[in-house]
Amino acid sequence: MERRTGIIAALDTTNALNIAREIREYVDAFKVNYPLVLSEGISVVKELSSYGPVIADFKIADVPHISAMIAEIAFENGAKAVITHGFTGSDSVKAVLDVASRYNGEVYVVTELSSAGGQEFMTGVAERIVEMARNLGCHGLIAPATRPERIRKLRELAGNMQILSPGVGAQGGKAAEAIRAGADFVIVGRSIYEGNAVENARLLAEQLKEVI
Ligand code: FNU
Repeated sequence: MERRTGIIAALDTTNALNIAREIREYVDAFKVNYPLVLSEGISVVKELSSYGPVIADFKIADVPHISAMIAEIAFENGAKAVITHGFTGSDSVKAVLDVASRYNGEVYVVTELSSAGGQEFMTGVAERIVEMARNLGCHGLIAPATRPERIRKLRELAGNMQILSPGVGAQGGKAAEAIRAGADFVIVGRSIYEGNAVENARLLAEQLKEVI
């Protein structure tokens, strides 16, 4: 992913298209998740692509042939990247990567969720997930802005992979702190789209100029 502002807007709102059009100058990409796609349909990915690269956050976590089918649908509808889980093991992640390579697309692997529950099971295997993602040639990782010390640790193992970091703002994480800990991008949803999205995105971009 090419970095200009370091911000990826998570558009978990039915007003996604309008907001994307208004904030595109302040963000590097848009992230869509199930709430939007299940309510608006997969065509929203293509529609959003006219305003910038779209990351399909389908947290793919299935047996390899189904994981591949999900990735195929995302890429054939214009996604630039997909987010997959890593705990499924290397066969499923590899299946997703194989599909991505046919579309010149990118694959980002979840290490541990940014929520408190992410620590119950996932923190314990996150380092191994990073190692697997790196060995397979994945493009990047998702690591929690709510725990910058974990970003720092996972960054050490990540090699050239980029780190995308959710959990900023509404979940308690701080954007600049996540970047300083080693994230390349922050993923921000509610703290942008709730209230004045343009102003929120502009202020965040301004704030991140110092650390990018
Ligand atoms: P906001 N997201 C997350 N934590 O929050 N993909 C993770 O560990 C992860 C994610 C997504 O809190 C979440 O699904 F792997 O309003 C949502 O779309 O800023 C966004 O990041 C966070 O939304």
